[in-house]
Amino acid sequence: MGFFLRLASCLLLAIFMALAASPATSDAAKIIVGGPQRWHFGFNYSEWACKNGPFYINDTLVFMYDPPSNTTFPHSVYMMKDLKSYRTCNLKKAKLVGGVADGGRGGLEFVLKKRKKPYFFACGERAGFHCSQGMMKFAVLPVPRVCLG
Ligand SMILES: [Cu+2]
Repeated sequence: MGFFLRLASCLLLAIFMALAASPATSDAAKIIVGGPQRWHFGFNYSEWACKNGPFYINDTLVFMYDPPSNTTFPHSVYMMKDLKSYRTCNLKKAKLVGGVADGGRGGLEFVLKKRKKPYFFACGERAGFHCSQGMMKFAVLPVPRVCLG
């Protein structure tokens, strides 16, 4: 094999490997939480997540809910600290992801990153009542997108 041919095939291999190693951001999806139901009281979001998952690393979750008004109940998005606080809907150590006014227009976007433990999402309104009685909670452990030719 000539030197230039070898160099060319080497370059091609390098390009191929670089492409294969780069994160497939073009494959990343935007998922509206709850689908057409959006983010509201009384819909089973953990069942929705189980039926619509798995979700992949770099996918974006979009939480859509109306800002507070006379005709709608306010909602929010919190990240629970661990499985126990998720199970019990205890918001004491939860982290605010989106406030009551953040779900309007295009919605509140959250990019799923690589993680060792699941994300535990919940609505934080009425001191956990929306979480416990309104079923506004679900867990997600994003998985890698593996697409090999
Ligand atoms: Cu709520």
